[in-house]
Amino acid sequence: MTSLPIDPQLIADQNARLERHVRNDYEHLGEQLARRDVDIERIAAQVAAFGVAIPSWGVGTGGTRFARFPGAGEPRDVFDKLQDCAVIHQLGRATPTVSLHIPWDKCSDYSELRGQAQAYGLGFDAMNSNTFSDQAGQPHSYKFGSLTHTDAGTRAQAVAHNIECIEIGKALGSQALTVWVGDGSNFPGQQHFRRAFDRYLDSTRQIVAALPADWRMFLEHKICEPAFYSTVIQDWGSSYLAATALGPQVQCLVDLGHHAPNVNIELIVARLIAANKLAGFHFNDSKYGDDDLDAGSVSPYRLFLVFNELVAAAHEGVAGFNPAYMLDQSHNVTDPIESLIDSAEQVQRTYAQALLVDRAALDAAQQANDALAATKLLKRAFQTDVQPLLQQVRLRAGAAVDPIATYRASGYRARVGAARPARAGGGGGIV
Ligand code: PSV
Ligand code: MN
Ligand code: MN
Repeated sequence: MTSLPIDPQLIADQNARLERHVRNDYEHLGEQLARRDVDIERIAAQVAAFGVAIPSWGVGTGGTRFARFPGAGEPRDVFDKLQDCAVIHQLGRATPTVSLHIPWDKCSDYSELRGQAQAYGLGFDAMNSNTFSDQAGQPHSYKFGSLTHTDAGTRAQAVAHNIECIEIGKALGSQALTVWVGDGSNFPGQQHFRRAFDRYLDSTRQIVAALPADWRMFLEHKICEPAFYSTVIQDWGSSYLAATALGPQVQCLVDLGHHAPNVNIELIVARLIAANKLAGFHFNDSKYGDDDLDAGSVSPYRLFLVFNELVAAAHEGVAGFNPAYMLDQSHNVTDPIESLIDSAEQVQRTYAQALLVDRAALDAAQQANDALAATKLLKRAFQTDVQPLLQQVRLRAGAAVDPIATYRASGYRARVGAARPARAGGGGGIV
């Protein structure tokens, strides 16, 4: 059996120093919440059951089109990535699944990979296809598109790649395929918009035909990049039109970084929930565009407003509501493991805060058109410091009260640095 990458005794020793404080702070928070008629144990149970997937490419240092500055101990292959994901989950207990990107994560033995994941207590989330860059030896180039290419042979190659991703996912126990294409154009006039969309539908229909009955397909939209004049699936409107045409297994995935500045993302989320077309999320934050900054690092309130819609939908029992949660960030100036631990905690924290919204009072304020009361109800939940609750949940699960401090104390990065030589370049996390 594979042992876990961080010594459990180290976690226990680190926790022992903090345990008394956690107990006291949790009790105090419990009292505060009780005054609001909130049972802290109910919130703790919901937070403990919540998980967000780690993107395999997130554990490598990202980069931009200008440069990539790899750190020590970068993962060399999918097995190293899995080990880093195991560190994140062991310390934070908020990230039970890993999302793979093909061909970046291709390997020769998927049953070995699945066994390794099981030994770490990890499962596999959605598979991600890649038809936005060319792979060595492939007959057709994606320079001018993939699923929407004007050339039938190129489209067929992109369809076959997606079907291969499904096959690999089946071997790993995944149940979803996420499709993001950068297809579009860089010049007015370059592309016939309606024909390109029709070609997209034609190609994706062939992929849907290969989906197992218990799988879903997630269409991920993005406003631009690499196509900077027009993108085929550029917003939730195009995504929704495609998902509707493709049938009930196909839904729309919201990457928080993929919208025009100032777009009201929580409103989009509400629309997709109402249409039973919300696939799930790629969490990150942004200041300007698809910056892939750490979740909640710039606009934590925006993240909260998204979670407010999710918690409201669950509270109201919206039929078929079952979003998938994943981080999708690019770590350029931090240790990716630290960023991912911190971001998963941020997502968990935001979920906990959204659970604190007094739904009955909010309904009443909305009904009475009491705008100030309504907005203050949201603020009160958002401004609650739920840190003791997150720490208690981790303590009970055998994770680290202070995961980043414990990670640093473990010396993990230096240890793997010795075995994994630094290398420049490399795929993953750069788009
Ligand atoms: C595209 O920008 C994207 O958000 C998609 O999810 C890709 O799969 C991922 O980034 C690749 O880094
Ligand atoms: Mn994404
Ligand atoms: Mn992106």
